[in-house]
Amino acid sequence: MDKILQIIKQEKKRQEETLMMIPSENYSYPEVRTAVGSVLMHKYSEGYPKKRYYQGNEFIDEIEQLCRSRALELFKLDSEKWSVNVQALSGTPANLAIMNALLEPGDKILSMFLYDGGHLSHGWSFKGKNITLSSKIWNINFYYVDPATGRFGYARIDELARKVRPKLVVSGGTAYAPEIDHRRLYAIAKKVGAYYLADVSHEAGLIAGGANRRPFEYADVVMMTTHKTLRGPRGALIFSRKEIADKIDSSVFPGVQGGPHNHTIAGIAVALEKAKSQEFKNYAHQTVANAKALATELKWKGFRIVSGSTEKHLVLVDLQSKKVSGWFVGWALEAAGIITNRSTVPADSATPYYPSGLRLGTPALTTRGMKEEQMKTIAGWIAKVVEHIGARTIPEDPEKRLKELKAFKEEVFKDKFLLGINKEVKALCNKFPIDLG
Ligand code: DSN
Repeated sequence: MDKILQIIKQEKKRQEETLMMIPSENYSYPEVRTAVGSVLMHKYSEGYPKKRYYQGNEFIDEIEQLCRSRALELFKLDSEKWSVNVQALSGTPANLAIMNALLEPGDKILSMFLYDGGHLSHGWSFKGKNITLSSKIWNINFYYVDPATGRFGYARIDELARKVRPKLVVSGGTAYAPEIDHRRLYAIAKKVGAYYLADVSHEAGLIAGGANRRPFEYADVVMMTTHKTLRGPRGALIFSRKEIADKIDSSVFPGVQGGPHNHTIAGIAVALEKAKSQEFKNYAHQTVANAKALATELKWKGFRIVSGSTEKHLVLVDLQSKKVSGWFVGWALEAAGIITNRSTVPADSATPYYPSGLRLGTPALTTRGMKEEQMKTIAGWIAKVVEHIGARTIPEDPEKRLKELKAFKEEVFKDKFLLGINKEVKALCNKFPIDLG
């Protein structure tokens, strides 16, 4: 067997036997994996249905059209007013294509600050250096949460927008647990003549299932990735109002991308059909209920939850009061079989690689069928792990840091206490099996 196939088997076992708690991850359906691993990957189809630059696209056209109509149907959008592009390879290229469609180089964007839950693709500069392509092309300005509440004050964003006068206002991100008020942001954007882009990559499945508010009534463009709460393959959908749809399409292809990944588009179409079911609606509501239960239990156990709680699928834990970096907690939890991701928190004095927070999510646990009772058990394990490793800071001196962190990583995977929890985690996973083929 090819070494790669052996590694895939190991990865499958890892996914089966650990708790997938990164909020942007999920298990897709077997039928999605069949579509993504199909012969569709052999086909080139630059262009759009009925307007391709290659021959032999009869079935590819049918799949792309079906994917588009399923997307509009799922989100109850009138095809006379809305269009959807299903070709973007993922969230970052989708956002780039949207910005490229609506803006001229140098135009101003107003987006959510990364440490406050925003996303790299909405623009990011660090220590005076423009890191992302969006920051190199456009003039990025940020809005921030109120540090006392961890929530956005929309009056302040309004004031900022009037000062900056952006051409595009962007919302959405990776670590903001309250729901976003799209109505307010749309009004703020319109007052200064800007477009409003709602990036609902994280909440897509929650919106589809009716567990989070819809952005469509209040946005010019809605972008979502398809592999998070929506449970499809990695990909993205760009919904736009009809007036700007041609600009978006020509910005995706040929503006930013070449041939679409037809196997992915087919996988997305499968997931969209599944998301129309009552079962999926229940899933979306249970995902939020689980996140709320997790946040409540962690609070009981003495953790500070950023924004106070959650209204979505994710919980952001501020570890500053525990005097331990998210880096240590992330590795210790991994040794215990709990896979999370460290994250910055608002007004973090630490760096994104060694941040002060921990980001937890319930989409994949809910796919396994877990409920509030299991969230309580898991919160208990997290608290025990944090207590077990105790207060720890990242050494300033690079040499000392390298040595200490390397030693810590080796120690945790031999630590009897953590391995004991790992055993309990495996038992829980066995009680809630997941079909990975
Ligand atoms: N990197 C994804 C996340 O983890 O939220 C978003 O692109």
